[in-house]
Amino acid sequence: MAFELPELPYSHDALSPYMSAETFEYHHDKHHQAYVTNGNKLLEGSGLEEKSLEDVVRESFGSNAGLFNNAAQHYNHLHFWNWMKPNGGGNIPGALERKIIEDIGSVEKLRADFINAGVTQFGSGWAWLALENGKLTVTKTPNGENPLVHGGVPLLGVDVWEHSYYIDYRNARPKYLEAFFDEMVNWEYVEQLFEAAS
Ligand code: MN3
Repeated sequence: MAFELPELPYSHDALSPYMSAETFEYHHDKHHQAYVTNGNKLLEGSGLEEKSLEDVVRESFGSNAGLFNNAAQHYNHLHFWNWMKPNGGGNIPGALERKIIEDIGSVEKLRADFINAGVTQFGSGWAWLALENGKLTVTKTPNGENPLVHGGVPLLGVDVWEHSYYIDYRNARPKYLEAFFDEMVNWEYVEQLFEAAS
């Protein structure tokens, strides 16, 4: 089915000062729009027109690079806007927190691993918390790639393309990642995805 740019679930300035209105004007209104526009052009005639977005991502991986890049980035950004909220960060809902402690050790360890994954992703890409074979795992991927194409379900992802942080943090990617985890994460949305995947 054709891709569509969603409205942001909050106003463009709702995450300021951690993520500015100017960043959203470029990142959501222009970059995400471009993935939608280009993805729709490449979807036509691909044979995947009737598939769900998740299946387009999985099935174009490794076989149709242009479509994959745009469809995967559309998927990633659809969730990315919801992985953040005003006054985010903080307490993690109970069942998810217990699972984090069981599989990763502690919330502090998750924070350190997640930030480290983002810092060490060389060039553009994403850092992830994913559910893979029933277990939580922290990973990183280049460009538009995501855990869906590696047999996992993305539960939380952070965009480390420069367009996501350069206006607000310049080259300080670690500061952006700390602010993301501490001030912006919408843990209720992560919990929803965790429940759906469990
Ligand atoms: Mn982006």
